[in-house]
Amino acid sequence: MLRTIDLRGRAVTPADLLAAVPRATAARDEALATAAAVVADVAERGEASLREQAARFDGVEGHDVRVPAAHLEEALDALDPAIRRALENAIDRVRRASAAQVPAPVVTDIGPGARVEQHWRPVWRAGVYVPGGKAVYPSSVVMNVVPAQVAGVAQVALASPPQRDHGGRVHPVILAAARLLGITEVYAMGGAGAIGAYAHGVPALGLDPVDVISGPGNNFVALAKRVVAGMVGTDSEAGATEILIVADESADARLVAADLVSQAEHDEQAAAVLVTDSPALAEAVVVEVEQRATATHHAARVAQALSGPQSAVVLVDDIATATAFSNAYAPEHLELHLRDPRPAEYVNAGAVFVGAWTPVSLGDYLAGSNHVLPTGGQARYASGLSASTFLRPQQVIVYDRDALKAVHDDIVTLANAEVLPAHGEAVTARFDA
Ligand code: HSO
Ligand code: ZN
Repeated sequence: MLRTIDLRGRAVTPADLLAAVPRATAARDEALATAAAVVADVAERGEASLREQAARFDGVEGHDVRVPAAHLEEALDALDPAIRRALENAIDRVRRASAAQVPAPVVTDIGPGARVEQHWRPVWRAGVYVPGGKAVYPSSVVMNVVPAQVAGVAQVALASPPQRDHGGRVHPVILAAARLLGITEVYAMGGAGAIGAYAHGVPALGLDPVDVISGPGNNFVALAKRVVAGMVGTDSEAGATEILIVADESADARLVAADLVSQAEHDEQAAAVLVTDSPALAEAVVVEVEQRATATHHAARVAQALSGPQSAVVLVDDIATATAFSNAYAPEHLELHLRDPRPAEYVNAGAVFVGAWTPVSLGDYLAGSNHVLPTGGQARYASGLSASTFLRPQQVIVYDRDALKAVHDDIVTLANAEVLPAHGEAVTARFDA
């Protein structure tokens, strides 16, 4: 089901490589208009709009859009102890890595009595989104909430679609994970509507507009984030999962195949790509993938993802070409199964997993790294979720009299050059006496 593309023996450009393995494209323009309409409707009609959307998209009516505290308690009480322990382990590891990654303040002495500082300040209010369609991801609760808390965000709200199978409540394991993290502001709302509610606020629910929206989601969620960008901060788009594996003949075909299948299980649109210079490995992986894909729980979904144009085994002449491909493709996840892995050369990847003992599944749950990562090539310029998503650098400037005096003439000169003399006069006024 996984096709092989042989690009050996000719000069290939990154563009050739990208054309060989195109990304799955959704009908973006139409969907963008729909997402914008949904956001506008929530802005106008608030709770009534959210309820209509729940009826239409989730098949749920008469539910509590704002989740009562008692539902969170019940969910945590009912949580399987093994899941609780695993979540607590994940929380601890993600918290430690996220906290260590918070940038330190920087103080620069520009001259005597002249200081420029940079401090990372948290946003006041964050709205995190946790999808609830094809799969339910309590791990994504951890990956969104922990960095926001570590950043020092004062208020963290969580939204996830109401589930028909759970009486219109948010999925109980999501609720339990939220409660475990001390989140009390939770909304049963999904899709583009939830993003609109976060951006515009819903007074009837006591939902104030947030400053930053984060979290993965389907096409509509991603597009709704584009619609509200400019009103609120948003994280990068995390759409259908992608795994790119760069491997040489030293790789274990069984493990490479297992990792390709693991991410294909997320979505029919998921992309699983192996780039290798070893024909023997390529052949072995195709065989292994076939076996695993047919035996796995989500066999139909996996088969569709792996036989789509977005998935392939690509044979190239050498690992340098594979590196160029990876950097052009900018995968969400990159695994290196190489005798001599050089992660520093792969600058365009959401996250890099080095060596046979570091599968993407580890990063999805327990590595301590974050699993909300840019997809669709956005790793060329965007990054995964981290405390930085909820922080922004602020400059604090402190000069004393002599330090200002030292630059007085240059300020006046530049102010006059810009024909803004009052700027210069504001400085001069301090030395008139
Ligand atoms: N691989 C997904 C995250 C995830 N996997 C959640 C399992 N649960 C996107 O990075
Ligand atoms: Zn995953």
